[in-house]
Amino acid sequence: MIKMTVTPNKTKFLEDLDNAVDQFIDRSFNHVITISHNDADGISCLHIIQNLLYKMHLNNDYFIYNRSVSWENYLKGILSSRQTDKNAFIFTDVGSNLKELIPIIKNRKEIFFILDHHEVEDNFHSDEYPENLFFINPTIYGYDGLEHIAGATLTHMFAKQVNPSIIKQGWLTVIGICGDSLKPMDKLQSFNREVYEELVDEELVEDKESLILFGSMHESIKNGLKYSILPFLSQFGGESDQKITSFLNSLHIDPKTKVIDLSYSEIERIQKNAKIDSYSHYAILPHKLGLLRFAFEHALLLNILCFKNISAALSIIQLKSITRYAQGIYSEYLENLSKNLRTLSNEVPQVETKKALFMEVKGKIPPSNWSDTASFSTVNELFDPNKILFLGGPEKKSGTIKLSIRCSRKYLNKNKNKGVNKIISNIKKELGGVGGGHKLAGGIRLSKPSYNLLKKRADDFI
Ligand SMILES: [Mn+2]
Repeated sequence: MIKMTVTPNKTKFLEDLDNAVDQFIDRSFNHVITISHNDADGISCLHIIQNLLYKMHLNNDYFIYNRSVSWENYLKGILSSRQTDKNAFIFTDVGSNLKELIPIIKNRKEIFFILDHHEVEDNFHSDEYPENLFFINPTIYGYDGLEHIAGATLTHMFAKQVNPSIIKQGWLTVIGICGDSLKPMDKLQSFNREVYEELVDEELVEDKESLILFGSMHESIKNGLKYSILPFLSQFGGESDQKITSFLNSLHIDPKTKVIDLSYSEIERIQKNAKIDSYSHYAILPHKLGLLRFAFEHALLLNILCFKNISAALSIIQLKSITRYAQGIYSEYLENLSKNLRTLSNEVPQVETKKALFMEVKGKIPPSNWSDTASFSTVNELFDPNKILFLGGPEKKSGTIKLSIRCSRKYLNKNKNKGVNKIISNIKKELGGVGGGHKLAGGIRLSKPSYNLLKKRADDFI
């Protein structure tokens, strides 16, 4: 269903939020179970809710949902045979699959609060919600879940309205915003911006300006240029130390200077000579140390750990400084990603149609890195942002062709409602295969003959 709302309906959205907050307070629950998503935004949401429940002296448990199994199968292991309306569930950032959830919730006695910022998959009218469901999703009122409101922002608004002192945990919200928005802080919009500005005013986070080399803001300028992933600098990313050092020496800049300690004139020299335009705002978490002080890098670390070791992700958000284990994983990830982006920026597409690009990277990039390489090549616009990227190749273990499919925000703005998930469902209808995704990113596995057809007729599916 296409949403043509030009101005979001703030009043309606805030009414839903107020109502859910009132219900949550008035019902005085005995026990609350939180279920959240396995990424930086989801983990931030979880910790905001846990802080709230702690302040309210409420017994609670939590679970992490990675959206790989159906809700029915997932909840089977969690829903208890003892049901009471004194128990509540809070779902944060786990998607709004009402088609699966409503039939389950309808048959339960517990009270469910869903706080989500993903597009609703099947539209239900609010009279179709069961009485024990409070569904808050700003996208149904015209907000953009990617641009306007992170899961953590929504969760923050809910928690703060229940107990205003939760604002002290606002640094968690900023991690969620950074993890989902992948933007310098001066580019935030709507609720993300409002909440961030309030947190800065309250001195709970610090807003600073510098040359933005996200991924490596905590590093020296030499490593910053080499390992920045946002922006990825094609002339320095993954290059030899020697090349970067001699560039900096020629500008009379000490390569060991920290990115955040560069003077404005040094930044100007770098920008002019490297032809980049990356002076902007970033957020600092004042109570943390080292890498974890940097909100973007902290969020990226959580996103990486969520795939490698979920318990390390859950514990590191509580720590003041990074563990050696996490530091190792982070460095390895950045090294690989910058190397892969460098490889990709030197490649030309195997097939290019009016609307699509095919990058076959088998033997050039390890299959486990395909997905992230595809994402960051799109965010950095290494290829024509008006075309859909299909990146992948043959996968030995499944004997199929595995493809990561990405589109840019620019593409989405021009082609409302025709994101990657739509393209994947068009492909599956005609060519079979397994896969799925959301508007910006998804993946599919196809047989070799289907893949060959797809390359020939890609534009028909887009
Ligand atoms: Mn999210």
